[in-house]
Amino acid sequence: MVYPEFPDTFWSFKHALKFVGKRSALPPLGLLTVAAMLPPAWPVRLVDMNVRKVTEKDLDWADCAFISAMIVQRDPARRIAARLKAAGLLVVAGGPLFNSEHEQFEDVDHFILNEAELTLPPFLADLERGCPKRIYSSAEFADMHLTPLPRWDLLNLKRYATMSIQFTRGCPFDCDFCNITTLLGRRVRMKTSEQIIAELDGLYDRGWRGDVFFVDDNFIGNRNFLKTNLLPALIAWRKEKTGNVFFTEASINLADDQILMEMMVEAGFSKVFIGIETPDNVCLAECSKTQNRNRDLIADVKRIQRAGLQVQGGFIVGFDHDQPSIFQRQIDFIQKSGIVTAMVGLLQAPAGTRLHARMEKEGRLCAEFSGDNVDGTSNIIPAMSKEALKEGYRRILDHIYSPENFYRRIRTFLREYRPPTVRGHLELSHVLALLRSFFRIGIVSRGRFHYWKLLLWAQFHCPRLIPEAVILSIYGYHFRKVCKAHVK
Ligand code: B12
Repeated sequence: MVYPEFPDTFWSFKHALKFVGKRSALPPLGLLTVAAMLPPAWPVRLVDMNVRKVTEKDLDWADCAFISAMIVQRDPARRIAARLKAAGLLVVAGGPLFNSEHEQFEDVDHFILNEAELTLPPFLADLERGCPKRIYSSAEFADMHLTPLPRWDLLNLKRYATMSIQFTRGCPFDCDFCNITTLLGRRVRMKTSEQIIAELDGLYDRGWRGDVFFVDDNFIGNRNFLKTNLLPALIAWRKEKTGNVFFTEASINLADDQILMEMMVEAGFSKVFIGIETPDNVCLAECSKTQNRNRDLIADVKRIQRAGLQVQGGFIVGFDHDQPSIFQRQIDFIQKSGIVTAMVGLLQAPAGTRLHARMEKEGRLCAEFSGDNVDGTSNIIPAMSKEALKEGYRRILDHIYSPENFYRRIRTFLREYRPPTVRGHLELSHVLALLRSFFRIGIVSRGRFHYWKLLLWAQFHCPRLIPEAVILSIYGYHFRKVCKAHVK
C-alpha cells in the first residue's frame, strides 16, 4: 500500500508537525480500509511516503502495489507509479485522484474507482481467474455496513499527529462547487455505532490517546441518529478513558441545535470545520449554499464556540457576484467571528461539479485543477479581473495571518470559547511542542511580541485555555509559512 507525499500546503501542517515531532497529520484511511478487504492470506505492508520512503527492499518484497491519492498528490503519485511499474510490480490505483483523472496514468495497470466496497471484489475475483480488466467503476453507492475495520496494525501510530475514523459518507446539501455529492451522493450513508466503537477500541487498545478526526463530509447529516444512537454510544465509550478528543466537519445548521452541540461536547468533540464560504447572501445563492443563507453567521459561529466547539472555517472569493468590497468584508467577518483557522481560497471548479459544467458551457475553464483550493490558483476565469481578484486575495491573507491580527483573533475566540470538559492526554510531545514554541515563535519569529502578549493575557483571563493558545500559535506559524509561499 503506497501513499504519495503531500506538497507543502495549508492542510499538510508540515511546519506545525515539527513542533510535535510527528511526520504526518493524518493516516491514509482509504488504504487502511482497502487493506482490510484484501484476501487474508495476502501479506500487506503500508508505506506512507509522508512518513518514510519506499525502499528497494520494499520493491523486492512486493508483487503488487496499491496506490491511493488526492489530486494535490498528482505529481508524486505519477512518479511513484512509474517507479513501481519499472520495478516490475502490478500497479493498482484508486481514490479521489484517480476517480477524477485516471486517463493520465499510463503506469497504472488497474484502476479500482469509486468505493472499493463495490469495485474491489470483482477485481480480486478477475485477478484470481487471470483476466483482470483495466478499469472497475460503479455508479452505485456502497452500503457502509459492509465497510471493514481499518487495518490499524499497518500503521506506526507514533508518526501521526491525529488518527481518522469515518462514520458517514455523502452530504444532504448540494453546493455547486463541491464534488462530494458527485463522488459520494446526497443520501447520508452511515456505519453503525457498533462499527464506530469497534474502530475506536482498535485505536485505544493500540495505545492511541491522541486526537481522532471523524472525516465525514457532514457529520450532522443525520441528526436524529446522532442524538439517539451514536452520541450516547460515544458518551458511554468515553467513560473511564483518557484522551481521544474528537473533531469533525459539519454544516452551519449545527448552531440551531443546542442539544446536539451539548451531546457532541459531552462525547468529546472539541472542533468542527464549517464551510462558511462568504458573508454575501447573493453569492451564497449563486453557489446554492442554501443552508448558509439569511442567517447571522457570526452569531451562529459564536453560539457553537460558546457550546465548547472551536470553529474552523472555509472561505471563498471569486464568485461571479463578488463586489470589490468583498475582500474587506471577508476580513471583517473572519476577525469578528474569531475563526482562527480560516482556510481562504479562490473559487475553483472541480470536475463533476455543477460549477464545472457551467464554466465549461461559458468557456471559462482556463487551467488544470491544482487540487489545492488554498494555493491562490484557479481553473476558471473570474467575473472580476484576475488581477483584482489576486490582489484582493493577497490582501485577505496578508491581513488575517499577520501576527497582530492572527493573535487578536485567537483572543476573540478564547473569550467566547467554553473550555472543553474532555481534555487531551498529556504526552511528552506536547511538552516538547511547548518548549519549541517558546524558542521558534517566542524568540526567533517576527511575531514574538504578540505570542508572549497572548500567553500573558491567557494567564489572566483563561488560564485553562493556555494549551489551546499555544496550539493555535503553532498553527499560525504554519499558516504564515504556507501563505507566504502561495501569495508571492
Ligand atoms: C480526511 C480528508 C482530508 C485529510 C487528509 C487525510 C489523509 N492523510 O489522507 C486532510 C484534512 C489533511 C485533507 C486535506 C485536503 N483535502 Co481532503 N478530504 C478528506 C476527506 C474528508 C475524507 C478522506 C478519507 O479519509 N475518507 C475515508 C476513506 C475510507 O475513503 P477514501 O479515501 O475515499 O477511500 C475509499 C475509496 O476512495 C477507495 N479507495 C481509496 N484509495 C484507494 C486505493 C486503492 C488501490 C483502491 C483499490 C481503492 C481506494 O476505497 C475506499 C473505500 O471505499 C475527503 C472527503 C471524502 N469523504 O472522501 C476529502 C477529500 C479527499 N479532500 C479533498 C481535498 C481537495 C483536500 C485539500 C486539497 C483541501 C480541502 N479542501 O480539504 C487538502 C489537500 C491535502 C493536503 N495535505 O494538502 C478532496 C479531494 C478531491 C480530489 N479529487 O482529489 C476530497 C474528496 C473532498 C472534496 N470535497 O472533494 N483532506
